[in-house]
Amino acid sequence: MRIGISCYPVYGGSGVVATELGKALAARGHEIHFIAYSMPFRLSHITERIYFHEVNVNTYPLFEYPPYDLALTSKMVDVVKYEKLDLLHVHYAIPHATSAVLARQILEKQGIYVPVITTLHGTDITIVGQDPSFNPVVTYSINESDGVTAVSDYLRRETLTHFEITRPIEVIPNFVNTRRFRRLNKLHFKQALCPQGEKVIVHVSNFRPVKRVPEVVRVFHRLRQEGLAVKLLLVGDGPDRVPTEHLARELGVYDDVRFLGKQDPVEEILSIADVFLMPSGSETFGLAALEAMACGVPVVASNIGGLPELIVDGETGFLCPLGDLDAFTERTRRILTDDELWARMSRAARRRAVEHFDTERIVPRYEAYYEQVLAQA
Ligand code: GMT
Repeated sequence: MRIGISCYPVYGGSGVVATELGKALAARGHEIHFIAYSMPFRLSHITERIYFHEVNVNTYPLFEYPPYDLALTSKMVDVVKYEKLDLLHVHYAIPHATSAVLARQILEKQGIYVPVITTLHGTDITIVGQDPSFNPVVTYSINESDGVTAVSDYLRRETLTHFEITRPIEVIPNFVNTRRFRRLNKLHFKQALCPQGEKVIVHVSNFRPVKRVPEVVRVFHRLRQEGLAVKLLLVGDGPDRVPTEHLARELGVYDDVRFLGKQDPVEEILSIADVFLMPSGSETFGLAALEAMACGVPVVASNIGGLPELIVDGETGFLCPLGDLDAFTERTRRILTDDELWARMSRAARRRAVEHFDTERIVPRYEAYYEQVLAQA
């Protein structure tokens, strides 16, 4: 198949899923055309079956807000027509599904029909979409898509609750390449960072307020106060980075917190982690937690959103009530101080990632869904 993929190319789960999906589909023989305003994060190199089409938005004095959605639509029309695409798979309802539906309508007038498949990832539904000003556009874009998928059953239910959806939503979860994401031997890295044999807590996110990164620092501080020898690695960057740095200084733990910024080889960092913390206020799936699990890292996370579909409480990590720092601290301490529990959870986390969420299991489900939508179009 010749497939067009549009996503947010920035550091974040939906872009990662879209990019890894495109790479896996190309490896399975499909021709993939990424359409975005910049090269997607994690699309480090183009191969013979992967193409990238950049969307350029011209600015004119007339435009106070440059119309990216329309530039994207025009680019989609061009790419579908000249690259003879079989379908457009867009990630995020706004603006990608909206632009794709408009592109499809334009192409229909030229005698070309390109089905549009929309994957819902989260913030478009759980936060942005519920802003009344966006609701009609999100609803229309979902209902007008030829196929719709959601990354968890939780997100499917949320979508049906908050929007008047008239078409079925297929649940296809996030996935991870468990050959790349596995526990690597990074002992030298761990020894350099933890010369006294300290345990390592890791958090990876885009530091948006919804990730509640300051809570990671607060839990870390509590563990330090209890006398635990532990270090904290924070991977990623975003709006809460500076407030989190301030908090770490205020609590007197800054010297044992490393802010590593946006990292691509995140599996190397996860390979020295003992616990992954995810105290998010909203999470439709939790791809970062899945990547940690694939590296054998037990995850302590909020018991919200799609996280219970990924994390088995007491087996692959722990689920805690949202914002309950006592619970987060106690569960994290338990894992860090009981080697037998850690080893059991580490194995179970890896096994769950391999058996349920490996690329080789999930990507064929997208292919089957594409076939189904194409047959109906
Ligand atoms: O979590 C983020 O801030 C990034 C966000 C995105 O839209 O890129 O991630 C969402 O999609 C991921 C991939 O499907 C999910 O694994 C994340 O749980 C989801 N984030 C939220 O729901 C907050």
